[in-house]
Amino acid sequence: MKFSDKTSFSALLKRTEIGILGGAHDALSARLVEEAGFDGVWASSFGMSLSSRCIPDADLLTLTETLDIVRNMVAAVQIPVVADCNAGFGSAVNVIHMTRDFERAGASGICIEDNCYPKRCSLYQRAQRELVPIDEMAGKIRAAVEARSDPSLAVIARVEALIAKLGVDNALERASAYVEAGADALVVHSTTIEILEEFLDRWDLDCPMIVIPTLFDHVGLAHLAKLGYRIAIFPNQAVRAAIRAMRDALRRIIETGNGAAVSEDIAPLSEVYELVRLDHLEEAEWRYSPAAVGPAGPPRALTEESRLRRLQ
Ligand code: SPV
Ligand code: MG
Repeated sequence: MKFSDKTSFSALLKRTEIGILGGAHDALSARLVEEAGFDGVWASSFGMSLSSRCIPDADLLTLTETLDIVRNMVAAVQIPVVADCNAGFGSAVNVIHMTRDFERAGASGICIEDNCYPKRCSLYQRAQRELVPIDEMAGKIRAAVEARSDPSLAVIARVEALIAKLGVDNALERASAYVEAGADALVVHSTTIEILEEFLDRWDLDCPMIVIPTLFDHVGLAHLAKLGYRIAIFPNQAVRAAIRAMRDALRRIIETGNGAAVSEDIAPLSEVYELVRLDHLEEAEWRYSPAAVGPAGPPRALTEESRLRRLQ
């Protein structure tokens, strides 16, 4: 499959049924998101900060670090990858450059929020919340829209007014200004579904809406779809599952002094080989440097058909 054959995030926004993005923090988790059947990958700033440097989600990861991770995710999957770009890595001028960078990295969408740079994760309860003025954020959205060379790179504007407790009026004003500035989709982030329902009751512009139901995870997809959401993002469940699983396995090894204590509960090596497509490597070795293969001979995956192709 060529890169151009990949479904774009913009195409997902046009579908009638609600789409789901799974949060990922690296190429492995992105591949697991794809394998599980999600429609796209959310390259989560929370997850990337956590897994790559074990630091808080507070704009501490650099643009270069984030781009490297996103590039690896894009290479690992065929589904669209949406890059969580926090506050755009600075001013509208930074946004111009980061938009081009993420587009070159193969992202299918970029999400920019109206937090001040450096931002604090929306889930952190003690954070002092100040948003950039509406005009400044609208300028960032315009900058992104005009900087992209492929119009199918989705520019998502994220409104933090409800997280910052500025009220529904402020959220509506911000959301309208960002749509006016050219946003292809909107996230209005919130800690409760009730205030989002109030927002949606009064929202009358035609722009695909995206929801991140982390703190109201009892609300299911059917209800979110009924409210009109086009995309739901499950941003950090995979990395949190990994923490629990790794902690548990490591603890049991320490307690027993024996790897067999966990062998029934961890992925067998065959699963790892499958994830990294070891058969592709073996086939390539057999095809291009058979002398290096040794007595193992041709790989099992090398079918009669591909053997014939090789001889042609
Ligand atoms: C992320 O996953 O980094 C997000 C979602 O931006 S949240 O953590 O809810 O802000
Ligand atoms: Mg984030």
